Amino acid sequence: MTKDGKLDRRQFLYKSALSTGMLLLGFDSLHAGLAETTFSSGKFLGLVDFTDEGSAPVGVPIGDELDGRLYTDLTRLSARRPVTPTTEFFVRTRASQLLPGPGKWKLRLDGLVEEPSDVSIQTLRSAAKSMGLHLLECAGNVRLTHFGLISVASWTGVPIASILGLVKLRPEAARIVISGFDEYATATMTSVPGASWVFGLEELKAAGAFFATEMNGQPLTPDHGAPIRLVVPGWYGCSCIKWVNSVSFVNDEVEATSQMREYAVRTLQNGAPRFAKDFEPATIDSAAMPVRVEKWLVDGKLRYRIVGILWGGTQPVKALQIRFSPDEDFVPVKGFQQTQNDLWKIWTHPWSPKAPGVYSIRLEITDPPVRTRKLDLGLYVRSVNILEI
Ligand SMILES: Nc1nc2c(c(=O)[nH]1)N[C@H]1C(S)=C(S)[C@@H](COP(=O)(O)O)O[C@H]1N2
Ligand SMILES: [Mo]
Repeated sequence: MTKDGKLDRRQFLYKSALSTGMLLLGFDSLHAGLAETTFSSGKFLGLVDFTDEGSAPVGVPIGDELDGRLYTDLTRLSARRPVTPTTEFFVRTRASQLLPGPGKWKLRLDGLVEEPSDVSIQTLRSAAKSMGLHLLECAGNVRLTHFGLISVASWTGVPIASILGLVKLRPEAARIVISGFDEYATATMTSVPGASWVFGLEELKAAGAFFATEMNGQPLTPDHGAPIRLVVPGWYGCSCIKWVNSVSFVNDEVEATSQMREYAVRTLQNGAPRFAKDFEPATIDSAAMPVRVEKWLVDGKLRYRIVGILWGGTQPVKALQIRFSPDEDFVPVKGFQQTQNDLWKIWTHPWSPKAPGVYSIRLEITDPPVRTRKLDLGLYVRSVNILEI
């Protein structure tokens, strides 16, 4: 117990685990790492589902090839478990049935270079080193699929700068087109096949981009881009090309690819520019949303607790506010503070709704005055139906 009579973190975890039997069920991680300030005692009764989010299953692969997806189950997040296990990491586009094996794989470097060159997977694997934890989010991460297109992994790979050093560029080389293997056995219902993205050489280096060979300490799985994929930290997943087989140097006048145009709206471009140079870096603005709503019995009263994440941007957020509509005004998220720009910062907020009903939960970042375009558009609002108070 601490001076002011609150249970300390360990006691809290122990107590809440005991009172709910969660340790036995292996669900202890559900509450681990969360601020103990919310409810120092009480009985966890369960989660309240978000409403109007469609019927897509989470945590399991569905469909094949271009229409294949895996939506991450965000209710399982906790500060003690910041990395998404590979089997739970979201998938947008599953591996092609026609994907060649790694043995024959070559990364082709060509275009505006003095001499084209092929790099083998063995060469890349032996140059690979730890690249740290990075978050990926699909620019098409929406409410209808439980916002399950966002995950964090620990990556191993080769910095883009080392690859650039393997060829001598011609003076006109200003941009780089990175493309992946995108031939599929089945016709697609939802996407344009053929993923490639054009980057400015400098913006790619500045972002710390790398070719990943491993995630979470294991070779990439086919669904995540084996044998190599691009990771551009801080950019939307649509630029993180999987199954990379070609790196081509081009001049400044190259047109945007079909993948860039498909994602122009979702990466908040100014229209759908014809030329690659008119695309803004597809970076993720600061954003926040709830990931689960917990129901508790505390001192004989029903209480709710919102658990959420804050991610994106490049600066720590000083002030995060939450609003429960239609009744309530924005209030500060209780005890929120961020000192560094974490991958995804987990926050909690106690809530006692005044009446049963449907509430939409919305977050707002008020300080620092950073760009929060998707948040401001209301794209991360989630709703719950509270049946009893
Ligand atoms: N070759 C190729 N790379 C691709 C895609 C694709 O369809 N083909 N999809 C992109 C999109 S839209 C996203 S969000 C990320 C998702 O990576 P993940 O499936 O490993 O999570 O891969 C990107 N890389
Ligand atoms: Mo995406």
